[in-house]
Amino acid sequence: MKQFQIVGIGNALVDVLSHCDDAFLAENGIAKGIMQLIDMGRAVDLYGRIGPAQEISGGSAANTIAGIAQLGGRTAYVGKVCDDQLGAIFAHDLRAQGAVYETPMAPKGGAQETGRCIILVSPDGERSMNTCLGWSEFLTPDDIDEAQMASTEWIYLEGYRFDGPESHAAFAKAIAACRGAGGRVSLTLSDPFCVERHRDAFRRMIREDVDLLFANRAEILSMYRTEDFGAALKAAAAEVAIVACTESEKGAHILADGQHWHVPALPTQIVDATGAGDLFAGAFLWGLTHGHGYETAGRMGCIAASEVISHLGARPEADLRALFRAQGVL
Ligand code: GMP
Repeated sequence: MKQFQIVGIGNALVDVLSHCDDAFLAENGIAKGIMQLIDMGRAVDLYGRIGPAQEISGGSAANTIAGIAQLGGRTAYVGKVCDDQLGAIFAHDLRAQGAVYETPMAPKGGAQETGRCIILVSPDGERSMNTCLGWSEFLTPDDIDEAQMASTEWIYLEGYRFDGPESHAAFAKAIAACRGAGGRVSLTLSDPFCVERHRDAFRRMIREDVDLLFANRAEILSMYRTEDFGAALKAAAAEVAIVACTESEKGAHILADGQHWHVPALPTQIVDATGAGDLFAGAFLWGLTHGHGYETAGRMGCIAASEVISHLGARPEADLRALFRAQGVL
């Protein structure tokens, strides 16, 4: 038995969550529903304009790993923070949830701080993200522990982490160590504009190394440069053993073993869409690594996603296993 079931690698961020109306987004040049990268100057300026905010640990893959840990999975996370107040909050929340988190903190006092993501939640629950990567951008191959990567059944790679000078080398090291020990590789495309920035690198990785691809509708359409969703799903399934593609209120599609399952979303009063895809991925991976079939894992993904969008913040608050039992999938 391997020490870990899933090890995730991504941008370690603390979310700064605030509500605003769509006029505020327009006035401040913020594109609704996507992730934009900003520098520290813009982060300080924007923070001065938003209303009262709440700081909650985030980071896409970290949210996924937090979900897996809450479910009782054996899991670890790799991502870089600074030895500052936000860094301490991030590390505490992940470890307190039961995940192993050992990435060395960067020293305080340099030009960078712990990364943060100013998330503006619109009245309809959609989230618009403004990310200042801070230290998370500077994850290097030295931060990847090959022994840890060899000790996991799956690695989970965050597409957002393709932004950054040494991130591709860090991913390559993690993939080689994981696969060399018989482990499998999952990747999330993260964001349609992230796909635009890194399409060729994503495509190479998908073809050569990825066993399980997570995406949402917009991301997979961008990846395969088509407006035809069915065609994009087929194209992905021709390259990857397992495709898990979410479609907001329409649920999710799982393609594997030549089959295609459609799993419905749960009817949910959406408060804050942040983390829906992250928790879908976490519950799906937890399901697969605990012997459940693809369709059941997909249903678990949708249940976990519906929990996280029912409140502010991208980490689960309710007991996910209890929700699975209540929905008859556990
Ligand atoms: O986006 C990932 C997952 O979150 C989807 O597969 C759904 O399970 C869930 N989800 C996302 N957006 C919505 C929404 O607007 N309504 C509902 N009911 N579920 C959603």
